[in-house]
Amino acid sequence: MINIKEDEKLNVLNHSCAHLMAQAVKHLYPKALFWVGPVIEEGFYYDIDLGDVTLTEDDLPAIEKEMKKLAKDGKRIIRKEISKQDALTMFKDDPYKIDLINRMDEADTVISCYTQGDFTDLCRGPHVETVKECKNFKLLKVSGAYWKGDKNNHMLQRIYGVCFPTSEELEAHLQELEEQKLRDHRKIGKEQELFMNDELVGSGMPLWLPNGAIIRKQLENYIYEKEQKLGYHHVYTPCVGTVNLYKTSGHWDHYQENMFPTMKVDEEEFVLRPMNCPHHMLIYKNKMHSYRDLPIRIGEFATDFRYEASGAVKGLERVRCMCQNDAHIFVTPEQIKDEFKKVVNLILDVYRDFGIKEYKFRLSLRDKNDKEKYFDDDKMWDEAENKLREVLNELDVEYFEAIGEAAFYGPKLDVEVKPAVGNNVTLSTCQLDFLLPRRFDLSYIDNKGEKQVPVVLHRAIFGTFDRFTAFLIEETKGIFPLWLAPVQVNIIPVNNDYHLEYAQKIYDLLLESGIRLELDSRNEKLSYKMRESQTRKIPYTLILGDNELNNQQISYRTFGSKETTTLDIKEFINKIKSQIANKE
Ligand code: TSB
Ligand code: ZN
Repeated sequence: MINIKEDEKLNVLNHSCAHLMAQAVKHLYPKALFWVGPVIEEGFYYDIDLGDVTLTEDDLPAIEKEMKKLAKDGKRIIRKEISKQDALTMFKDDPYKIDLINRMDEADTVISCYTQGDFTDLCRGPHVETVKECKNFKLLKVSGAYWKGDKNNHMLQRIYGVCFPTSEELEAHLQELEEQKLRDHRKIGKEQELFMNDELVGSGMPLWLPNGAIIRKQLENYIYEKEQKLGYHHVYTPCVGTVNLYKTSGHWDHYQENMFPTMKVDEEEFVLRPMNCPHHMLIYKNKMHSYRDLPIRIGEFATDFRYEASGAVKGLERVRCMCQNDAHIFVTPEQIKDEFKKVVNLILDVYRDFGIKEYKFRLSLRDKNDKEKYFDDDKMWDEAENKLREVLNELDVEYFEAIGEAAFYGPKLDVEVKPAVGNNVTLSTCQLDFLLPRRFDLSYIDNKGEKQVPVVLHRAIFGTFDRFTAFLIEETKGIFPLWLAPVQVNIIPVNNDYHLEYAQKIYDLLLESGIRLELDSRNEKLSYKMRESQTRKIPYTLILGDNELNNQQISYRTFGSKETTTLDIKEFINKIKSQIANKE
């Protein structure tokens, strides 16, 4: 999908189209006031104050109609430079523009405005020459947006759109957007009964249905087996902790806005945990350790609760109750690099297994000015950040750096992916932490018999099972590989009167072999049942009729194929079992 913001020509065109939209909105809603209208990856938006009016998608066609009219009329877009003082006078009745002008540097003595017909907007530009060029556009959606992104401020209306030089390009783009929507994990999740939500449970608290639970269980087994072989030890710990636990760790001071509020039980105050590190620190501390014991790798499939804004919550991708594929690895300073490389290699290995090719490594660093989020120890931070850079360079993996994305306790290497709909998200993460081991007073005895503080790597390969499953649904478009498919085989007797008994026998044999399957004995037409088996994306559909019964064989079709293959039942069982074992 094209990144409009990064394409210079499209960037300008979309920005001009945002102005065109604002002009149309002003014609239809004369009291409208405009905040900012930037170009984004997906096109453009404009944040608009419409007083008491709340727009819905139904209002967009009228705005589009007015835009078309204005584009046809084809006014020139004229730039004019004015002084800050003139700008303040010109926009004196518009508090939003005054706010913007006042925020401009004193050095910005010249301010530019752009005028098209009866509409003038404060803007740096550049723009296209006439509004005629903006005729191939589409308004995509409307949503509420807090002024300046601050939830304490009032709500503005944000209208999104996109514009292309030709109608063909626009059509192709809209088609691609439609296809993306079909991949949306929320849509497939509903169709295939993978998960559900109910407001009685709460927003961002999905319920995993049996089909989704099968996929999750397979993912758990898969990563557990890998971690076993790499020397991880799994534990179980409670999903609450006392406030004091999180005061000790620093979450209370640096992470509270992401946490659920406290609850009082007897005289103690508890919180639902947002992370599992503190629990694992205590497990480490339960025993004395020698340098010979390290690295110690403590893993857990651990449930966490985080406050996410209700507008940000999304299917399984962004939830308030999640399960991390978490581990904390305790190492000596000398072991940091080696262990970090092992984690990165595990990430790469898993991505290979799942055929994930489109991802980016992001080195998430602290924002030196944000003293509230990040503990104030420049030496410790610099050391941690440089260590990560060294590892990445030695591994020769491509990455980009992002300031202000680090955890409060240390820098991270995150893996970013693009969902079908919406902004990029982080899947895997590996984080370096010199802080928490100190706060929990952890130690090991080094080879000279002296007490030392270990370093901790926090890592989650899948990230959370929730987000990874969301991503997997979109990657596969709901066509899961055999080993993950909730139903692997669907058996259809050609005629219930003659073939049901044989079908039941095959069903029992496969069930005994550990295959997940169904027997469709409904009194429906064969063609209907076969079509349904395809729409449900079941990997193998067995069709059992006279030939199969007489020869004690089975015939199958694989998903998406019209070809029928006939095999002896033993042969089929071996084939399917080996495919599952090899995760083909
Ligand atoms: C890796 N303490 C570390 C842990 O040891 C930690 O919690 N890191 S985290 O904050 O980055 O979270 C781990 C992963 O959880 C992220 O990489 C991301 O993939 C996933 N995640 C974070 N927030 C959500 C959410 N709201 N919904 C679903 N998954 C999430
Ligand atoms: Zn952690």
